[in-house]
Amino acid sequence: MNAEVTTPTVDTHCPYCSLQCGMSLRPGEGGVRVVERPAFPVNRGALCGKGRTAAEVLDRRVRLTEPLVRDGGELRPASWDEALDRVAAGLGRAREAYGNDAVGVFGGGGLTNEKAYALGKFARVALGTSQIDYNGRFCMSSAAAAHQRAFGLDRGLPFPLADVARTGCVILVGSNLAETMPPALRYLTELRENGGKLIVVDPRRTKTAEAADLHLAPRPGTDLALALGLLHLVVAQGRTDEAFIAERTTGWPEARAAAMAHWPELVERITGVPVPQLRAAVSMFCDAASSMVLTARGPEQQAKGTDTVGAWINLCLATGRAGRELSGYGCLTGQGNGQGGREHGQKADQLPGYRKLDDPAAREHVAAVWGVSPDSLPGPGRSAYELLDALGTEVRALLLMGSNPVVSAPRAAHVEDRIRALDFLAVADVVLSETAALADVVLPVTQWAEETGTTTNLEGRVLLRRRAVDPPPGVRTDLAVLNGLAARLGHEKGFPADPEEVFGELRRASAGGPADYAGISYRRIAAEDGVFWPCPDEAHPGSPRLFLDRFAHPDGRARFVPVAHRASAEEPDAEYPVLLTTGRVLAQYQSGAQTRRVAELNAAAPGPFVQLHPHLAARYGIAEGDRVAVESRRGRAVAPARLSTDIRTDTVFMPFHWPGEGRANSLTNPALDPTSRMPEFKVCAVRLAPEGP
Ligand SMILES: Nc1nc2c(c(=O)[nH]1)N[C@H]1C(S)=C(S)[C@@H](COP(=O)(O)OP(=O)(O)OC[C@H]3O[C@@H](n4cnc5c(=O)[nH]c(N)nc54)[C@H](O)[C@@H]3O)O[C@H]1N2
Ligand SMILES: Nc1nc2c(c(=O)[nH]1)N[C@H]1C(S)=C(S)[C@@H](COP(=O)(O)OP(=O)(O)OC[C@H]3O[C@@H](n4cnc5c(=O)[nH]c(N)nc54)[C@H](O)[C@@H]3O)O[C@H]1N2
Ligand code: SF4
Ligand SMILES: [Mo]
Repeated sequence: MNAEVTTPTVDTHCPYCSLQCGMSLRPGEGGVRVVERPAFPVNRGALCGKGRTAAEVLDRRVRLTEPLVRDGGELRPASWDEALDRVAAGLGRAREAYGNDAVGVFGGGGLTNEKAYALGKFARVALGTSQIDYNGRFCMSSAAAAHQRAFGLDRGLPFPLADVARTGCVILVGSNLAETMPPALRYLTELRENGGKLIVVDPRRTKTAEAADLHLAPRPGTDLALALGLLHLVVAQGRTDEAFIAERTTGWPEARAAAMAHWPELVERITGVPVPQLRAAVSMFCDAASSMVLTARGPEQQAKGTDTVGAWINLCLATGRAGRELSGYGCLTGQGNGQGGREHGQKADQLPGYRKLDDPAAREHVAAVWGVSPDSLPGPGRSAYELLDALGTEVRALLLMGSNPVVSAPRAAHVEDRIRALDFLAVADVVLSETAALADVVLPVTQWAEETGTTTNLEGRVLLRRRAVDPPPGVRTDLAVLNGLAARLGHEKGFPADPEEVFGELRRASAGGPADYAGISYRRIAAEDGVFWPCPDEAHPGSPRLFLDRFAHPDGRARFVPVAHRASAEEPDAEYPVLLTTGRVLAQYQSGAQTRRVAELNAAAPGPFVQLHPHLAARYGIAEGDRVAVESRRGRAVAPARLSTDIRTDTVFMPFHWPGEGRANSLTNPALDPTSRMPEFKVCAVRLAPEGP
């Protein structure tokens, strides 16, 4: 028999970003090997370097393989029973001394739907705390809030990604997808091959901007003014779609008036984008028969992110580019389960199925599924940064699963201090992250290839990851961790460790909610290349395209929201004269906890840097490769200079993937958006101090 043919390969999905590329795992020497899975439609076989090398993090030499507990200041190996006993005792002590809300839970958008659901239930039922939130708050929460406000429902893309290649014009705002989801670049290339236009809005000329017909490079933090300026021109040129506005929207007169206050010359002054470029963008967008606006973290991670996204949605609504075939607004969600992770209850104000925690009917439905009284469910808790800020004072003990805030949270030195001030910290992780290293108990958990579970990609397509390889004997799944902890907290039942059983319960809990998974089963996902929610019953085909007939508000209409430009929380001044923005590079993922453990990725992106324009560098006498200290009101970071004409002369850029002296988040501003509670990662004021070669 031919061994090649009989070797079982297992179809699954990448552990990293929201594209959730399909891949296959093939057993090989000492583990599994990632191989292409060309039949999966979203990435059609293509993978970036992170996905290709993902199996290296399964190696025992780089990961956690046994529980650790802190004794006399040091972490030492322990049995699972001892570790779980200590966590239950640590959380229990805080609860007895200070009340239920003294115990916090922090989750992650990389967790599967099953884990996110179980974590939310664990917080509300087993701990009885309102204090749960997750890192998705730092990710796409502003777009989620704007989606809800305008359309009555939040699904990142209301259409399959493949539609992007067939529309007439795409405005891509603050996304560097050539580096952050490389296989998706193909859809933009196809768009242009089909005669469509691509406009990229980014203060830097990124690899993505290089692929565009038009690149607008606004000053960081001014996308709101930019969108209003475009809408002003649309109105002035008579290019609104009055029939669409009348039939499918409300609130236009107020939104129109707000836009008319942002005349092009004023917008040029605020953003630095010349009026002729504004006009060119309006022509491309309106001349096309269909068009889309897609946003990512650039405009969203601002203290006015919700209004900023709202302004871009207004542009779509006013021109009739929403709720129509090949037209609409979408957000490019970021984490592996950035979509599903925000739907099933690890968010401070939320119950499964994207229900609201303060809605009596939602409480009743979910409480019935959980077999508890609706009155026993706590109310909404603090948002992610507010929760981290309360550690060691109001919140005394924390269970953290799927995030590394010591590297990734804004004003990270302060957050690190708050974490150190906790009475008790437990971290479940696959590696000893910078945050896990501070824990009292570290729980080693299984990884994507070692466990089964669902994720929901940026299109709202629910996917199945399958177990392909046995985990090392000393690790357990996150679900088994919650099962063991719940039992110790007096909940023998209600927290099964079997993912399919949890998914069955999630289906019932989500039934009838906005994100309805009731009709989705593991079997269907496998047979259909994923199922798009909402999918209320097994006969329902799923919903690849939303809003074509009606928007999700009760009256079926989309809402214009009147928004006006406002300054960033911190503008440059004499003391801190330069703008800092932050983001990502191709070869590292997030806090780097996983990707910094892969040799090939480290060789490609070995460390932090400060990208700055040669003109700005000359003003400070900084040469290529020199160490530069970047200082803000929150702290200081030092990294080598990388000179480049691809960035504005008033702005420096730092990637945030590294801890230590080059940690970008030592500098960032935790000013929060009033609606989404998103911190202002994308703009703050800094000064530069050259430290020489
Ligand atoms: N390689 C890699 N890929 C990833 C990730 C990763 O860490 N590494 N993370 C995943 C996750 S969770 C996410 S959220 C996505 C993020 O994906 P992206 O949003 O594409 O990533 P960022 O680099 O954070 O930001 C995108 C761009 O915004 C620009 N920008 C900065 N300030 C502004 C501004 O004020 N306005 C505008 N319009 N643009 C601005 C930056 O210059 C940057 O090029 O990537 C996912 N994919
Ligand atoms: N300055 C700046 N800061 C930013 C951003 C920015 O653009 N600029 N972007 C923000 C954004 S968009 C995001 S999404 C955050 C992300 O930042 P983080 O929340 O820190 O995200 P990760 O680095 O992915 O951390 C995930 C951690 O969980 C572990 N892990 C992975 N899978 C699992 C699992 O299944 N179970 C458990 N228990 N653990 C797991 C990983 O090993 C890692 O330690 O960073 C935010 N911070
Ligand atoms: S683009 Fe995202 S999902 Fe695809 S291989 Fe790279 S990290 Fe994985
Ligand atoms: Mo993200």
